Amino acid sequence: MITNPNHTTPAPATVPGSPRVALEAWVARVASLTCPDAVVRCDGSPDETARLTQQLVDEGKLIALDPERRPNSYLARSAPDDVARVEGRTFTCSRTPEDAGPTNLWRDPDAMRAELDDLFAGSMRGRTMYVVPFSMGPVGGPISQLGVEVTDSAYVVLSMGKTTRLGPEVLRAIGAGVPWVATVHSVGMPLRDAAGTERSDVAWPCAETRYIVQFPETREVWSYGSGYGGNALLAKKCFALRIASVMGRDEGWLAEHMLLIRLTSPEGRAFHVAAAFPSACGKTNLAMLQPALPGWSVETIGDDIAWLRPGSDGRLHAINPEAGLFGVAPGTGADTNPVAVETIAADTIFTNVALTDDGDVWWEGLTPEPPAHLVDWTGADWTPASGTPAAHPNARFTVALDRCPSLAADVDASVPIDAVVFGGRRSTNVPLVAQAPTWAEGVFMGATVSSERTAAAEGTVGELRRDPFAMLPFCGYDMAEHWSHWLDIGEQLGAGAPAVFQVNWFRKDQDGSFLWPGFRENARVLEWIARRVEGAVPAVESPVGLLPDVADLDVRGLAISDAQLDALFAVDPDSWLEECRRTEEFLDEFGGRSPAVFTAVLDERRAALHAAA
Ligand code: GTP
Ligand code: SPV
Ligand code: MN
Repeated sequence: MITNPNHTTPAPATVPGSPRVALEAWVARVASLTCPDAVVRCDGSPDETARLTQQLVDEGKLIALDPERRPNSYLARSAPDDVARVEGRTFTCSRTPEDAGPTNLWRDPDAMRAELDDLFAGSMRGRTMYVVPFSMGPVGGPISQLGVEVTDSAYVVLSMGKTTRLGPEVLRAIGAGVPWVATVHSVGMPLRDAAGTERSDVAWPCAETRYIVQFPETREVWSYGSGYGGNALLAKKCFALRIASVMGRDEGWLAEHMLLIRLTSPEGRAFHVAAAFPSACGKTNLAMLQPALPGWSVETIGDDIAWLRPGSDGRLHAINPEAGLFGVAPGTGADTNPVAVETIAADTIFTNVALTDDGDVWWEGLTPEPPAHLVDWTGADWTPASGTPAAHPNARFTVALDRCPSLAADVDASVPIDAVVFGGRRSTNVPLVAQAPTWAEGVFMGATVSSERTAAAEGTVGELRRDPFAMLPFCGYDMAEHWSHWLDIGEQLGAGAPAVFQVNWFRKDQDGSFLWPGFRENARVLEWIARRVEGAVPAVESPVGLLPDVADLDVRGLAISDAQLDALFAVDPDSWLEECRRTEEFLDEFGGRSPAVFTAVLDERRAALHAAA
């Protein structure tokens, strides 16, 4: 075993000295633990970006795409087993297991630090350690936070440059004493061992053992062994959700897995919507929606994460803490999401998509017909007869948000939320849209979301699982406490609280076809939501929430039959009673910490379902 006198670095807050000295001391201690050959400080400048990009191309870690077809864009191919988040290797190391709750993997923080010491000791030998100070939200903004990621991956530095705010102003803010979250990432593949034996690098370095570790109390993240986005871009899920959700609990705000949009009606009224859908369930698509309804428009604010804070005006204000997109490529095409297609026309890093013979990219759904020949995401020759997907189902694009043509001009400002929407992938039961009659029922809706698994994390695709608030993999503390926190925030907001809705674009008919066309047609559902917010349309009571009067849902021009519409809103008492039974089982997992009001909501639901049966 390697014994290192520099025990895993303490939380930066405990390092004495001025803020800049404390940062330097922390960096020095990470370096003395991980033993990189060089330490490079990054600020995201165009020169630095160009230099790192060229270096990655020279090392064979990025493939430059044809500059005519896809200017300033690159393809990365990951190791075949490093393609998604690893929930089974993601640990919450709060002092007590109770604080992590039953949905997180808990490890004792001291025991974990000892394990990390061994893993990170010398883990950067032969590599460069990059120090990346970043801001989530505009530097100095009222809802913003700072962080520093130390990483031995230049791919991570480039990706962070697109998805967060890097720059000298971050260091200035740190110097001025603004607190920051410390995050450390290593691909876990040193190029030299302690004895000096060298090994050659590979196109996508990673390790067999992976650890994605959150220390909520000391606001730290340590990630080892993976280069994949959610595991390695530590500003994103690790900080902006897992750590930030704990900060939000402690400080009275919310960090959520939500897109943010501004919807404007033909009369010019703006509605701000925050919507939580599980991974790969349509956030990026809804965030870039081009409404099929004349006169309506959508501006993109965020596609994955929202930080929400009650304002002095009694409303819930939100920002997108990110500055870029790390979006799902498959299924993104000119017919489903033309705004995304335009966004990624240049200046984009693609990971695990297929390469065309003329130096461009392709994935399932980009065009109706695949090219006759491709190099697939594994680097192998591919033809339509291959029988395998050319792009990995969780292939992604990384691009700065300022390339998005529908981006809101005032994206740096916070917006007051009018509607909160929860959704999931459900082929049965859950109606196209329903409104929660009260805030408590809305929180219950969010808490009881279940969804069919997607390729965004390891596991069996299609399997139904609970994903409360779409935060199952991302809540840094006990999920039941998260629900109580939402109830408290609602109480604080009172009449200023947003309306709450549930949507489901994925309900299927008996033949397994989607009942709802989805994508830009989802604007029809947003219209109903907006009309409900302004009190312009009535709703029909049902055991599972307030449903549209079908006459109020604009389906003009849609090839949808009355029978299909009925099926989209059908509430089958028997299957819903079974759903209630499973919900009760799920809530019981929280051992009495699930909010008491949920029992009342569930009882009411059951009574209404029995009455309807
Ligand atoms: P993460 O980035 O993993 O958090 O995912 P996301 O929620 O942003 O998912 P995204 O919008 O990228 O969608 C993922 C998949 O869902 C894509 O393959 C889309 O084509 C598909 N999808 C999105 N919206 C719809 C819809 O309205 N209907 C149907 N049927 N599929 C959709
Ligand atoms: C998700 O899985 O929800 C994503 C991609 O948005 S990742 O950043 O990898 O978590
Ligand atoms: Mn996500």
